[in-house]
Amino acid sequence: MKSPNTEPTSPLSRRTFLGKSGLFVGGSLLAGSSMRGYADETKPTGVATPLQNGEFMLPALPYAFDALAPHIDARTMEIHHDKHHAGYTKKLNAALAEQPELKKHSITTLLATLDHVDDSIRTAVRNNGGGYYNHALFWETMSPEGGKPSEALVKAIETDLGGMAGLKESLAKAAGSQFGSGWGWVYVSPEGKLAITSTPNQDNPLMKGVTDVLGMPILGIDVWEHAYYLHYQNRRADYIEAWFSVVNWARVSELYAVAKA
Ligand code: MN3
Repeated sequence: MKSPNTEPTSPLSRRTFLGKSGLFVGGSLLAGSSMRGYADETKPTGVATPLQNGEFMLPALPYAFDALAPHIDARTMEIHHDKHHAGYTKKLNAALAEQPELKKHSITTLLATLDHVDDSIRTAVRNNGGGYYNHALFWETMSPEGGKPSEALVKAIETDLGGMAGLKESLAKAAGSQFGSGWGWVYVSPEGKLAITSTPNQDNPLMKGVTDVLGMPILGIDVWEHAYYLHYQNRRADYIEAWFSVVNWARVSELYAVAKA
């Protein structure tokens, strides 16, 4: 069922709608040069979100469950990936089955244009689509090796965030002070600047109206209790500190390059 305030349906008017809604701010978050529908106008974020037969697939964990120990324990990783992330994936697909025409869109487009989703499934797509995307990014941007940031990323971190020490301090503060469940983010604004924020639930900076400035996430830390409680219990700050030891800066640098392209 269509909601009464649904968007115009032709590709051209969709683009106008998107322009008015601010998604073309700076011309960088979305690339809007074609006559195609809004699906193709969200700039790729570089995060792997595999599709098969029109269904989003749970991305494989790129390392073993115990690879991030002792910083993140194997049991937490297993439950987090195989139960929580699998659950978001399943519920996202179930929601999209209610409005199948949405299935042609990328997950980032769905999240950036939630106002195009029917009222009846919008909250489900927001929560489970957010959970699907956020965790895909989360696994990719951790690794046992850590990795080094690129020269370009180092320079941007120095210019925009006061260096790596400034990034860590700001991100730890944002993630640590997020009330209840949520995420801390490093993301790239439409002007190409690095920014740090936190969001509740499974929201992220791709979603309109969540953060002061929209943007493309390049690093996120999950601060839901399911991400750390088995090992750290209530010590969220200790988890955040330990998590910095497993950030895959090489992958973050690649996502930064995609966001800047
Ligand atoms: Mn989680």
